[in-house]
Amino acid sequence: DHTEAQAEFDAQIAAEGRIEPRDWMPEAYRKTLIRQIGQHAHSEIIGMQPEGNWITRAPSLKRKSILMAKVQDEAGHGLYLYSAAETLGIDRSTMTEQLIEGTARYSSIFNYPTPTWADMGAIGWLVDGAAICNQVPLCRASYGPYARAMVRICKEESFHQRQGFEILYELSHGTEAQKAMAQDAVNRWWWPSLMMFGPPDAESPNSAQSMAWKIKRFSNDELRQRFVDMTVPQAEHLGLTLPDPDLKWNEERGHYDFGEIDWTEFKEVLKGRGPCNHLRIANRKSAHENGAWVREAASVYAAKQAQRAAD
Ligand code: FAQ
Repeated sequence: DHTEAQAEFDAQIAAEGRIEPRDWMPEAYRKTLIRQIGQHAHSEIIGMQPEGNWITRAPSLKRKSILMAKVQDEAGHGLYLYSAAETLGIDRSTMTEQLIEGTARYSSIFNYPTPTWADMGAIGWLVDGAAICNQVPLCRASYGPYARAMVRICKEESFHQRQGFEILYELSHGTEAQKAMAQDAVNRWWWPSLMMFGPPDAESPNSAQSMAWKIKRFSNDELRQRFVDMTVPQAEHLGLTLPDPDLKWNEERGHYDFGEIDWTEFKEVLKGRGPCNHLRIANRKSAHENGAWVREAASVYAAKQAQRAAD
């Protein structure tokens, strides 16, 4: 009976238990998870493009193999996440359709261009750094398949973040031109990285319910602050600056204060009017169309195997 099932669900959440695919769950909980996990999966897949742009032009064989491995990890993350979403009753092909039709969201961050090699450093250091801050608490999300996928993803993201830091460290201790290239990349990625955490708490329509359901454990602003506090000392260690004149330690709060984020830019990117939105979707669409023969071959092969097993 419905109310009994709801009471059981509420008790699981209250006791820090895990909700599993076969458990009863409120429809709105299911819908929110499909939205968030789907968006997260799409972000990983679209997120392969800005870095994929540099695989053929990496400055050495070593850098190239590291970058290829990182981009492959992102494909893997996308696949675990699509699988986690599928346990909620949606299939991957539907989610892919929504992405290439432009009706599904993916992270705003992947709509910015990567004109220089230093962007590979800035993405690893800042974008993966922000991803870790946001995702470590998701390892404790109430939905089992999502939380478990996050454990492995976070381990890989930590490694990605270190490799980005190391690219920037090398550049900032190189020639004047290399240091300037590193600084320019950091200047361009800093503010978009802060936008990854989502709108301010007062304008975040999903936060209160997602926190009550223990999908989210901290608010958008809390995680953004955590990221700023973690990153400022790392920038000092790199010998690079962050492009915010208002950034300073606040003794009373025990946190860094920082300047106003340009929310107009964020909203524009979400509406599809960021610098690379069209390119990202067009590339994803053509990759999907060019892969049609692989999907077809795989399903014919699977059907043949099943037939043989039945014979
Ligand atoms: N971009 O009410 P809220 C990665 C949307 S890391 C685009 O606050 P919520 C790793 C939001 O969906 C990046 N849309 O929403 C990597 C909602 O849409 P609605 C991916 C955004 O869900 C690194 C509306 O605005 N990480 O890929 C953004 O409670 C390097 C209202 O917002 C995740 O997805 C945004 N930045 O909180 C890969 C983490 N922010 O309702 C390659 C999991 C908000 O209109 C290279 N997701 N929106 O459909 C989350 O933690 C949450 O979904 C938030 C948003 C925190 C992103």
